[in-house]
Amino acid sequence: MADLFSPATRKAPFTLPAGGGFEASWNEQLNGFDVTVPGGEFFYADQFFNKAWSDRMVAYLQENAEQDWRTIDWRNVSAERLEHIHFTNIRWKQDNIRLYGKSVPLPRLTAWHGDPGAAYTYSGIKSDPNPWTEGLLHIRSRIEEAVGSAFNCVLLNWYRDGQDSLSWHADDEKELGKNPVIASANFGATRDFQLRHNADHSHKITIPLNHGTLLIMRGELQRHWKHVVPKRANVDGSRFNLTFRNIYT
Ligand SMILES: O=C(O)CCC(=O)C(=O)O
Repeated sequence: MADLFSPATRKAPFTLPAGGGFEASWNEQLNGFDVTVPGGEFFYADQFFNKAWSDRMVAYLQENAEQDWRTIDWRNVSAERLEHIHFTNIRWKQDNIRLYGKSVPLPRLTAWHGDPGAAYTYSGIKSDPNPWTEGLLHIRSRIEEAVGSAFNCVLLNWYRDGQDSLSWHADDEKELGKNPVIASANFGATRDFQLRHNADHSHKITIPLNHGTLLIMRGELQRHWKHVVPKRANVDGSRFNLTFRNIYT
């Protein structure tokens, strides 16, 4: 029988497709899994941030001058009202995108913080960064220390409930460089994050991103794989995702 503490007993909480080129190995130092997939790699640490840190982040991200964040029904806050809420730490906004010639609200709230000049365009939306805040810098330095990469900006996504989502895409904008390292910190409700190989859609991986999970996408992953956060009818609470990136300015 394998020893309880032996690395061999560690099992990733997601299933990799059968066949060659997929492997998850336990990284004792970082308390997570290094995962290799055909044409890419990622790192997954379920509890990278402990509960106290993660709980604090959930509050930090919602604190505002108007009302106790716990009593607000965020799903029913209009875009106009949101604009007038003075958030203490994060500049949340409701963006619109053009879809079939119509302007429609993105199914989530977003914010962009980073170094001056680290402007970013995604889905046709150009975002100039808001300044770093103490909490964001704290999270960034913990990640940078662990993974040995530097990040000059962060895109924040707020999924108010399971109706909010993000469609299939790759983080392959040219300002991110050739093989970007993208660090995704997760707080609040658990949501599924899926990866799908561009050439073979049967190569699909569903990864639970929990309260305190860190996911690092790296190598050629953005070139050969796309990712998505699908809607989930059974998710009630808010989930916050912070993706730290490095933009070549
Ligand atoms: O919410 C997530 O986990 C994914 C975020 C993402 O893919 C993005 O912001 O580009």
